[in-house]
Amino acid sequence: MKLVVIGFGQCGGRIADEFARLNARARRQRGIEIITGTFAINTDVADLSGLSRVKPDYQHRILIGGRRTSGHGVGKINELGAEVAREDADKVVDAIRSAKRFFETDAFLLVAGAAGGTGSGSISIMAQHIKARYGDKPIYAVVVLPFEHEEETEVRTIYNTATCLKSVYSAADAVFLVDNQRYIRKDFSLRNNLAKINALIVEPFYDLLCAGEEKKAKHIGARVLDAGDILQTLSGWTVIGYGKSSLPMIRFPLERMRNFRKKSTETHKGIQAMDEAISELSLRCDPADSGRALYLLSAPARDMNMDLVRNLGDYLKELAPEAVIRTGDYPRERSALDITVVLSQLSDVEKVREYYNKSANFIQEIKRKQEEVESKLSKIEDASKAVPSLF
Ligand SMILES: Nc1nc2c(ncn2[C@@H]2O[C@H](COP(=O)(O)OP(=O)(O)OP(=O)(O)O)[C@@H](O)[C@H]2O)c(=O)[nH]1
Ligand SMILES: [Mg+2]
Repeated sequence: MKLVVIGFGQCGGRIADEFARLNARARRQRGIEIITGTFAINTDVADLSGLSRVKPDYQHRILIGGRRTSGHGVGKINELGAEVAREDADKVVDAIRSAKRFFETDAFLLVAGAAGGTGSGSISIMAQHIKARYGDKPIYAVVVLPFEHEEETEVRTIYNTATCLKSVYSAADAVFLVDNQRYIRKDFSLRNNLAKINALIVEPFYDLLCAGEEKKAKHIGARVLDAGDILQTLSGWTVIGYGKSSLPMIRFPLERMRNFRKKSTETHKGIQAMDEAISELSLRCDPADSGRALYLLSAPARDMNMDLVRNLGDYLKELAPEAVIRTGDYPRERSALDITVVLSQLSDVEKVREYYNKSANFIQEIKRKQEEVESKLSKIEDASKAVPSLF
């Protein structure tokens, strides 16, 4: 599957940069292309120049809102981010077409951090404009949710996140939810290592995008997971995860694991990798809420057999009984067994609901404060009535 990737704001730009790196890796290691163009959109000149893989010209690193913000960002006000995106939408929409092999693109992937100003405000507006111009290609969004410490220290964080989520959900065909906090669960030092987190965020897309683009017979599976399968799966709230069998056994969910005890080593490894993929999903959710899902098994050809594929399918079906499940196998040379899982069309996402609920309180709080200020102002105005004015 081939994507045009567009990053908005600093977070979006850096993750788009990471996707460009993924494409370079696909080209180098596998001789294939998975990204037809990478773009970064920002109101901040300094952030744009900090990128490394996105082409360093004004057609690929696009400054928006230049007149209003003088290239210094929108300071977390996502309404302003939305406004400048509306004003400069044509600039972005026109530039996208300059992607080298635009006609081969299967879908757009738009990326932004939900809690800031520029990315949070502009991603949904741009999704709308891109859809209006290139209606035949689906639009997917990757929305990065803030760290807990950001939610505690800045009220705008919740409000921006909620408004971004609501708007992008209605503009995009599917929204990948990525929770920054998940990546520091095991390694807190990562909190200060955004580059490492960004690499972890894009990693699960590697095999997923490559599988359908392979040209060499030895890498083409018995059941190829191609762009069509991915397009059919992605819809609404979506999460993605990735697991490797070489990692230590994860204790999740143990009861189900017991049923598989007697199965072959491959199946055992496969289940272990799938457990990891599911416990490492980009956002915590209940797989039972998904309406569509897919998994891709990537392993040396000799380790893959129909039993393994079937057992993995049965296993995922147990976890996500309501989901229509698509699958594929991807023969690779490496000795590891990897599994990529996508759960889509989620009917409930607790974290999103929480943002909506919390921001509703925030709106009331803002309204109350505003009323308080207005009533104080009217008191002082009343008191000034008897005082003559100099005008
Ligand atoms: N994973 C990841 N998250 C990031 C990165 N940079 C920022 N974030 C997250 O994204 C949120 C938005 O921050 P930015 O992307 O810097 O904001 P912006 O879109 O540039 O908006 P303004 O600077 O306010 O105009 C932050 O609150 C962080 O949670 C990054 O490189 N990687
Ligand atoms: Mg910024």
